[in-house]
Amino acid sequence: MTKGSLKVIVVEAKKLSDLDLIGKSDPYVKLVLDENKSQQTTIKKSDLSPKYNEEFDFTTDGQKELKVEVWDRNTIGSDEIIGSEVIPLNTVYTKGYHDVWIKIKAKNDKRNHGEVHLILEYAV
Ligand SMILES: [Ca+2]
Repeated sequence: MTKGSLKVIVVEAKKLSDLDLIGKSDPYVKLVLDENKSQQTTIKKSDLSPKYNEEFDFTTDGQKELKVEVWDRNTIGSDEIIGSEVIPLNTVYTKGYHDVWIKIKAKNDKRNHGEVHLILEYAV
């Protein structure tokens, strides 16, 4: 497969689960194209409906999906994952544009842990 340019705009998230005892989750979104290609947004303090509007550029060479993870930053202890979901890239590869809300899930737990709005653009 030829190389292409994938732009991912992380627009916002909503209804994120609250993992913090004091205040609310401090979420950031991590985009994982493969084990060598990942990028993340800034951290929004104590916000379960964060607005990011941040753009990320990736070079693709045949990856079939993009993993979207939402993490809670912790100043004491390790960051915790709020949830994740995978976006198949066939739509953006075919149409060049994909505007999507995804529901994130946690391991061993079928409930929603929030929703993330992303816009994907692709050009060869
Ligand atoms: Ca936190």
